[in-house]
Amino acid sequence: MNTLAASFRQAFRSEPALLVRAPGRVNLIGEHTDYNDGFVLPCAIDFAATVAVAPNGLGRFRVYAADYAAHDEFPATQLPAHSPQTWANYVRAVVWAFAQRGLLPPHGADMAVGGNVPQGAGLSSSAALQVGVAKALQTLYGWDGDATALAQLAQAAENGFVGCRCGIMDQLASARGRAGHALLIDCRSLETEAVPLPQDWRVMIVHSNVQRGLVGSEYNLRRQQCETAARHFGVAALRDLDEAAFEAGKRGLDATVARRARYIIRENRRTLDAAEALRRNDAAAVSRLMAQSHAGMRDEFEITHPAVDTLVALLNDVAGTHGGARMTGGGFGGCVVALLPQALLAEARQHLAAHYHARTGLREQIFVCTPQNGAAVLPPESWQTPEQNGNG
Ligand code: GAF
Repeated sequence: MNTLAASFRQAFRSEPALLVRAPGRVNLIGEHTDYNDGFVLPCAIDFAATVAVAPNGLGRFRVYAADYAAHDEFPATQLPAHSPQTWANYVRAVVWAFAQRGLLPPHGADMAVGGNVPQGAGLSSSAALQVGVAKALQTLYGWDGDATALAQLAQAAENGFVGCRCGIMDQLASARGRAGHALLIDCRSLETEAVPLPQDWRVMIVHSNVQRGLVGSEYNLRRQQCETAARHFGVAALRDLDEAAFEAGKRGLDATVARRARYIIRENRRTLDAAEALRRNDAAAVSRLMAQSHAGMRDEFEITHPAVDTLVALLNDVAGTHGGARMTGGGFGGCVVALLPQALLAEARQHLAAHYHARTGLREQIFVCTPQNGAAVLPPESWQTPEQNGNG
C-alpha cells in the first residue's frame, strides 16, 4: 500500500485521494458454469490489485502502472479507444464502461495501479484490477451501485472493451468475497451465499508453471459450444437441464458438443453438492466431488494439461479422502487448488518437491491462502510504512 501511494506521489507529484484493494480469486469448484447461468464456489484470496486515485481537473486520465513503470494517458471527455499496451486496456475498459453508462464526469483523474496477483495463473489478476479501478472511480464520483453492480460493470468492461466473453464469477468473487468463506454464486440470479470453510482446512494453490496458450480462443469456443447445446435443447442456458433431460434429448447433438454439455450439467450439480459438503464438514465428499470435477475438465470439457493432471494426482496421493484437488480457473495451464487439513500441508509440499519436477520438468509454486473480504477502500492509516505508523 505504502509502495503504491509512493508511486502515485512520484508519478504525479500530488497526494492520492483514496486507495483501493481488490483481491484475486481461486475457484474451489464450478468451472465454466458461470456463463451457463450456473453455480460457482470461489473465494477471494490474499493476492490483490491496488489502485490509488485522485481527481486532476485536466479533462484527461493519466495512469501509471507501478509494476511496469509504464504510463498511459487519454481524454476523459470521450469514450476511450484501445491502447497498444495490454495492461492499459484493462483500465481503459473500466473507464469506457463508466462512460457508456453516463457515469463519467469530464474532470479527469490520476491513477496508479499495481498488485501482486500472479499473472497468467488463472487467479484473475485482470478481474481484480478492473474491480479495483471500478471501485476507485465509484468512490471518487460518488456512484452508489452495490458490489454486484460494480462486478457487472467490470464484467461489461471485459466483455465489451477487452473482448473476452467471460462470465461474472471473477468480478463477483473480487467484489463480494468474505473472509474465511467461499462464495456460492447463482450466476443467473446473482445471489450469493457465504459458505464457511471448516476451521482446520487450508486453501493451497499450486501454480503448474505451464504457460497458458490459446486461452482466449479456446475459452470463447467452449462458450459457443455450450450455447449450441442450449439451443439444441431449446433452453435459455445449460443450467436449465439435468442429466435425465440431457440423456432424453441428446440425439442429433454433435459428439464434442454433447461432451461439453454433459460436463456443465454435472459440474453444476457437483458445485451445489460441494457447498453442502463444506457446510457439514464432509471431507470425503469434497474429495470425491473435486476429483470428479477435475476428471470432467480433463475428459469432457478438455481444458486441462498433462502437467496440471500430474499435479492433481500428486496432491491426491497426499489428500486421500481427507481433502481434494482440481485445476482452477479458465484452464489450459495455470493453477491447481487443493483443500487440505492443515496437518497435511507439509507432506503435500514434500511430495510435490520430490515428484513434480521429476515427472514434468517444471517447478511448482505454492501459495497457501486464506479467504479474504472483497474490494474495499483502505483507511489512510494503512497507506503508511510500518515505521511511520509506529509499528516498527
Ligand atoms: C475465467 C472467466 F473469466 C470466468 O468467467 C470463468 O468462466 C472461468 O474462466 C472458468 O470457470 O476465469
